[in-house]
Amino acid sequence: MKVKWFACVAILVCNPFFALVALAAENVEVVVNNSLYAGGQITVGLNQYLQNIQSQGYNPILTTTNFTDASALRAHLANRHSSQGLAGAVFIGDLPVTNYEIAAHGSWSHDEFPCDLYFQDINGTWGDSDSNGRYDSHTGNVAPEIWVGRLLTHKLTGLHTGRTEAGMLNAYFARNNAYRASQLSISNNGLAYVDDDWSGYYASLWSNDMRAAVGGAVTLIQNGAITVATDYKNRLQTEYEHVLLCAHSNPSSHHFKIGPDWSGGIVYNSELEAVDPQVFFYNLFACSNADYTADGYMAGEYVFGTDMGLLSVGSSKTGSMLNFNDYFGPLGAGNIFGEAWKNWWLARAGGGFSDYEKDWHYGMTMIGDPLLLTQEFIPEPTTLSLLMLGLVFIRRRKSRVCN
Ligand SMILES: [Ca+2]
Ligand SMILES: [Ca+2]
Ligand SMILES: [Ca+2]
Repeated sequence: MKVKWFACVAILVCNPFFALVALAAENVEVVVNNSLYAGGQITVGLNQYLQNIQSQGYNPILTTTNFTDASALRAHLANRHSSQGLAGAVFIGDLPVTNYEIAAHGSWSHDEFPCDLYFQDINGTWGDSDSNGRYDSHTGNVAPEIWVGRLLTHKLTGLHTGRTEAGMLNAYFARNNAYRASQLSISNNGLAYVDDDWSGYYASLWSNDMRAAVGGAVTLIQNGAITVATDYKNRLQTEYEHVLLCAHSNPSSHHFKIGPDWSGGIVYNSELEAVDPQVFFYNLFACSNADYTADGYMAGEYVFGTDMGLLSVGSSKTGSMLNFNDYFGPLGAGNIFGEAWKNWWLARAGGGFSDYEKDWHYGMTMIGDPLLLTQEFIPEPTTLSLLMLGLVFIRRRKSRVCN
């Protein structure tokens, strides 16, 4: 399946017209919190979302089981994967969380954090040596078999007076539907906003990696008194398909430096709605910003608390993504975000995860719909009917140089 997809894209890269490839529909598990589903308040939006997944050429499987814990949910995914095949899962609402812990070592403090890799690696061995309810070892086949993304809004309602978990999800479903129908579009440029500690070499490297996914231009802003809170907020009001933010952070705020001083100001989660970012996708090199167990978690606020947000990736712990090319590259080749995400994980998992990789990456989390494509690859409406028949018919909206 994946080979065919890449083959299709490879044809397209060198062919300005189109390709036609027959594909079998892959399963996507859409897991919805039992109470949230039973309440009926997201029924319309959820059904539209399931319809859109099907139109995209996947087979959505709705699951509303009241899972007792994370291991039950993981076992369910593992069973689906082994019995019927499974590309990935979308977790909607308040669903089980698994925590992983890493003891203090070197410059790293003791860390306990939600670990969604647990649900992506469904045949590895997760151990809890001291039986304290937090996994502390991961062995065997540690590579992920599937991708997972979360649509989680119940931790965000405190930032939005009068809004509910269901209401915020419904707004997201409506925005998601409009985006998929090309009724919501913005400039396809990118912004790499890199604060002082990663300016220079890393800023150049990472912004270049980002160019693979961005059809337009990537603007790199870095260093000193240029990268400060007020400037970041102002720039979010310019249309960018992708933003890569590199800034010291916690679950609820970003803290900007000027040289060695913490004098660049703070951007709080509570400000984002008023800032009104004109941005679809975020890569948050911003420690703990995706800790979805924290009230007002900012990676979620970008996606569900603004009028344009569609997806963010970030970490639930100290650390972030590195090797951004393994993520942005597949996006730029027309893969869905979930497949780009899984590709990045597989590249890290090669040879097993080193302590360095665990420190940096074990908190990596996808917030939003993993089935989305970048604007460049949204199929034409006529294509959707072919996708429903198991045929992929992709036309790139614009050609790129093939060399
Ligand atoms: Ca433990
Ligand atoms: Ca595995
Ligand atoms: Ca700065």
